Amino acid sequence: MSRTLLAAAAQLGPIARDEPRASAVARMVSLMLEAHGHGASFIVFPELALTTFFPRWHFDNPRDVDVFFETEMPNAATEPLFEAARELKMSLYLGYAELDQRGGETRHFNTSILVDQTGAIVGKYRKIHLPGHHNHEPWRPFQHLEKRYFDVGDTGFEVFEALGGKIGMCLCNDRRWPETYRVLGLGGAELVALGYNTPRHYPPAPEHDHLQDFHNHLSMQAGAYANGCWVIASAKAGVEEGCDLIGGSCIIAPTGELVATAQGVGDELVLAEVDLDRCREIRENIFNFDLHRQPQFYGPICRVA
Ligand code: ING
Repeated sequence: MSRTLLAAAAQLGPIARDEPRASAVARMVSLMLEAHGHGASFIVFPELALTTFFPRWHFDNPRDVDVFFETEMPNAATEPLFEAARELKMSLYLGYAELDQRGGETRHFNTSILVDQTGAIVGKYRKIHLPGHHNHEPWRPFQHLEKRYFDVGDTGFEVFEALGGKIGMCLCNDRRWPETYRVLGLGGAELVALGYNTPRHYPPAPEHDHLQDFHNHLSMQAGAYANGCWVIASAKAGVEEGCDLIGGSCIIAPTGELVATAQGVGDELVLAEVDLDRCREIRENIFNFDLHRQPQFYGPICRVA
């Protein structure tokens, strides 16, 4: 039986700092309804899709950002997404800021979840590659304080049984690191879902600003090809609180080909038919890990620098 599904990358335009979660959720439910009209059964939303990208600001007391975090999931504000998943029989990937208080300690994660067509959370990932810096750097036109506000994720790169296949997740900066895809690939991932918030201007190297769109797709196309997996990537895009975020949401085949890309920088669906069996074209041939990998030489990759 063919394991083909119609998938959607649901790009979001800017979310204002004072935009209520209910507003962002309503926009996402609207995209789910539109995707359902096309026959989609899986939709991928961006990283931190419930609020504005708050790491762009410095808060003296790091705990002043807790207002941007969710203490439980689902919750009243996000329940409409879970209801839509059930009613439309549509699985979803959602990025959000997670405040975890179990075990007596409080931890903060940049998190994504995989929700199935019954509205159950069947997978969770906590961002491992946190970019940016810890302290206020006034020389920057805007901050990138993910290292200040988030703990390094503790889930590892897991693969989940869903959508009739093996699904992996990552978040934003993770997509630039080949290790992300290889660990997921070794876990058998046939599809990697990810969301991102990527400013066009990169203060430490402004000479690369014009390369942001190229680097965005380069990283993901390489990861898809070298591991024979589909990549579905969804941006928070547009000028959000004065910060220009790239779009480029896309669906990438295991061959590394861009099969669909966003055209604008607002709320936009990117749709494509995803045949999970196509992973075999790569995984049984050019990147047949069992036949061709030589891990006895790869030790330095895991060496702590
Ligand atoms: N954002 C950016 C990303 O990795 C960044 C950080 C921007 C890195 C521009 C390099 C260049 O896409 C997040 N949220 O990781």
